[in-house]
Amino acid sequence: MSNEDARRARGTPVGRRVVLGMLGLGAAGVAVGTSLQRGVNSALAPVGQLGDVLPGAGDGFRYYSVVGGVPRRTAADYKLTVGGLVRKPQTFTMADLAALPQTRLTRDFQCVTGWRVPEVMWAGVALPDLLDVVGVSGAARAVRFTSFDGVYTESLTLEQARRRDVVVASEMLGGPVTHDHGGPVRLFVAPMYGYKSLKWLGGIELTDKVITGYWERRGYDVDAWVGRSNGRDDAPT
Ligand SMILES: Nc1nc2c(c(=O)[nH]1)N[C@H]1C(S)=C(S)[C@@H](COP(=O)(O)O)O[C@H]1N2
Ligand SMILES: [Mo]
Repeated sequence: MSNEDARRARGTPVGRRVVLGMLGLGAAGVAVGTSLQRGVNSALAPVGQLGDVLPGAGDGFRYYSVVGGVPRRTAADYKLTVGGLVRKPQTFTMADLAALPQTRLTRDFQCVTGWRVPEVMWAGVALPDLLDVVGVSGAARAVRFTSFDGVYTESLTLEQARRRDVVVASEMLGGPVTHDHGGPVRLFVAPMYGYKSLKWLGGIELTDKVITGYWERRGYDVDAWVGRSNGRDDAPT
């Protein structure tokens, strides 16, 4: 594990440089961060709120991406492919998703590094409802999620995926999911740490076993229950 990964695993709040590093910007990102920081300092804003001047800011979330650039998909050209061990593989447009029963829920969003956004509104298709449409085959035991960022992946057991608080979300914070937050459609796994809530959802595949995801191959728990995983006894504040 790198120092950065180790820090994340311990749940110590990360500094701006670490977050910028996660943006994949490397030295250029740090340089931008430094100049942003100077501007914010001169405006007498608290340094701790520097994140608010970065994309997707102002809503309490920090923008995370493991790649430098993610292709933009509009609601008009978005497609979600659902396949693998299902009876009826299907590709869903936004209109297809909107025609399915919609689930709304309000839950805290908790990153394993320690930041939390309280009472976020989410809406979309509950994953069990989507699974019912394609029909899960008897041999399926798990679900794999892929992102159209081309790199990030996640997983759930089939039992976890059938929870009603796991949502294929087209709305968050009272509007469409923005590009920076993983729109047009992202996953929201309410009972687990933020890294399970894959952004820029492109594919859902039913598999015969759990295929571990991006951060899970880097030491994070596959079962990422908030307060009961990654070495924590209590949900961080
Ligand atoms: N595709 C993709 N999804 C992702 C991530 C990512 O880097 N890439 N980061 C995860 C982590 S660690 C968190 S905390 C949340 C952050 O969501 P946000 O960028 O909307 O704040 O997205 C999760 N989903
Ligand atoms: Mo996270």
